[in-house]
Amino acid sequence: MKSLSRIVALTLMAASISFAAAAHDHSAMMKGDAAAMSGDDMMEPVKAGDLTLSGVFARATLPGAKVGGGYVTISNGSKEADRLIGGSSPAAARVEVHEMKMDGSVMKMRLLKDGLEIPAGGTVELAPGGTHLMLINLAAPLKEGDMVPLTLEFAKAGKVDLQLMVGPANASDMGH
Ligand SMILES: [Cu+2]
Repeated sequence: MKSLSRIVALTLMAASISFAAAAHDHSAMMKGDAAAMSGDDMMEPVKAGDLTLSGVFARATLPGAKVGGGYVTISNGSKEADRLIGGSSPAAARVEVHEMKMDGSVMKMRLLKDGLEIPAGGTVELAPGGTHLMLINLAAPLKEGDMVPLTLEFAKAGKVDLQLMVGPANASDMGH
């Protein structure tokens, strides 16, 4: 699995430029998003009950950065909604679910205290410029090519173990 991940990682680096073309239209803050990855083909999707998690990645952080962003696409094959209520990682003191909201003309991020609903039969994408996982008080910078263990917790599906693949940093990455 480890060597497979490496191969996938290398392939992804080569493919990240073309992914960027399909990336979302981000706010001005997120410009220079050539390093963004859109999530497909990064690792085998992980199934947990009725949920399928795919496209799990983080961005490399600059030296001294205390926070990092994590991204994942979650599909719910159930007839009932589930809810992402939190997460944890040995790489950070806490993992929070954040959303982006316009405050006047400024995009700000905000903790989703009640978690994030994954609608019945729906797919929710946590992506740069939008809802994301925030790794807070990083133990060490996230380095491109690293795999970072991450556990997400859902109200119904319970705990799901993932590996965040660390992709390139973005010079205009978000900060708190
Ligand atoms: Cu955040």
